Amino acid sequence: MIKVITYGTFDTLHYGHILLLQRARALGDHLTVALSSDDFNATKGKASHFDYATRYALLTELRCVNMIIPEDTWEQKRHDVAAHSIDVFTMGSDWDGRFDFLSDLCRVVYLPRTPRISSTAIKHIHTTQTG
Ligand code: C2G
Repeated sequence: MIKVITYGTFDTLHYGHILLLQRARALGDHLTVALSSDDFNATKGKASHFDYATRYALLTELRCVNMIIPEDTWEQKRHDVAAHSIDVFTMGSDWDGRFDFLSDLCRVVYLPRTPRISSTAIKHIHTTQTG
């Protein structure tokens, strides 16, 4: 069984995220999502609109997601790849090259980011429309 992992906040889950997750899952037979915790988001400087529990609940509705683990630090990726016997690490292309250091442990794949959709844009529209 080819195991795939990807990381992210997945706030205001949108089709860019879903396309990424579908393509990540298609790289193998099992997809683990390491979901950024609310505390980790604070260190990323991007407070999410929805909290971890809500973002988790939405991801569990996706057939392409088989497992969700918390992402609490930048440094946990090597441990996660080893602990979960990961074969493929993947991220959107906005992270191109940033995780090549994992290539001694697993295959590293960057998938094309979906243009013209982002959580930031969605939150901006929400804010301007609801005040
Ligand atoms: N993504 C995408 N297309 C978009 C928006 C996002 O393909 N229009 C991808 C990103 O490239 C990323 C994933 O969806 O691979 C999740 O995006 P975010 O929730 O914004 O996650 P990010 O802030 O990039 O956190 O340790 C890595 C970090 O946790 C990644």
